[in-house]
Amino acid sequence: MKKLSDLALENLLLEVDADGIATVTLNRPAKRNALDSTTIEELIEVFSLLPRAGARAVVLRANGDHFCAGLDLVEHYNEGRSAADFMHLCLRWHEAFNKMEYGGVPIFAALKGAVVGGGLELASSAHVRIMDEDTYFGLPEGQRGLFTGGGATIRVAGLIGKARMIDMMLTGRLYSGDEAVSVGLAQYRVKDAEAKAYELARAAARNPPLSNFAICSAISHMQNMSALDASYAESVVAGVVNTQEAARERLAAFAKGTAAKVKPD
Ligand code: 1HE
Repeated sequence: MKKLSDLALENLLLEVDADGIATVTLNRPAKRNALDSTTIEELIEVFSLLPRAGARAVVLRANGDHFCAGLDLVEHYNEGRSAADFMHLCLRWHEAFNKMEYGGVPIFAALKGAVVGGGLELASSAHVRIMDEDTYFGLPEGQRGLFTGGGATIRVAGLIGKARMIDMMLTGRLYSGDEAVSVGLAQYRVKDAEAKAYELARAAARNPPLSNFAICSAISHMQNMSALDASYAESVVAGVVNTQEAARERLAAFAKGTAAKVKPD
């Protein structure tokens, strides 16, 4: 198996600290972190390896003022792609984003500036989105004469509902501020999105990895199943997770009355 240290990355930076908190940085700020085909291949490589490299949580962040300007429109223009070429490219985007959503390692996206088009598709593949005060979200595909191809019809519609997504695409409507949180584009809006992302990642990393694996893969898989199949799959996953050795100590503490209670501060 390839190791993280074997990866030669051009548009991403990758670090994993001693606690297993990985930082994946979009590092093409001069192009507003637009997603060219190289970046997509690097996302596939990174998110294929991280779950097997012992990462406990990931913070997905960006260098520069903007999280991500979406599809690299200049590359797309210059390549003069055929329908088949673009379909195959979209399949690579799906490969990358499915690795993220279904990979079983919690991903916390620290957002800033523009989170637009494919940038929103990328952000919506993370498990938790944290925006700063100036982050804004858009789907300018309609205005560019394009359509989403990186999973927005599934993930963005899932977050905000199809009527809002259609409005964003037809009219170029942007969401920002508290409204972006209230419609479901982000779960947190704070001054320092990165600090909050690390705080949340560290909290999640204290859970047993098998619990996080189930939370960050089974729930997504179950959304794709009939209720009958999902209830069966949930039982099987719970059978494995809820009897894991790593839970024994936590359950013992609860039984002895020494575990923290679930109460607001
Ligand atoms: C880019 C891209 C890009 C910037 N592809 N090169 N996405 C969009 O329609 C968003 C397009 N971008 C913008 O609207 C703006 O760039 C931003 C609001 C994000 C940032 O504005 P600003 O003033 O900070 O930067 P800029 O001057 O517009 O751009 C700086 C450089 O980044 C410039 O390159 P330069 O060589 O002239 O310096 C831009 O060309 C470059 N750049 N955005 C390529 N997107 C799977 S289907 C998904 C479909 C979509 O994602 S559609 C949405 C596309």
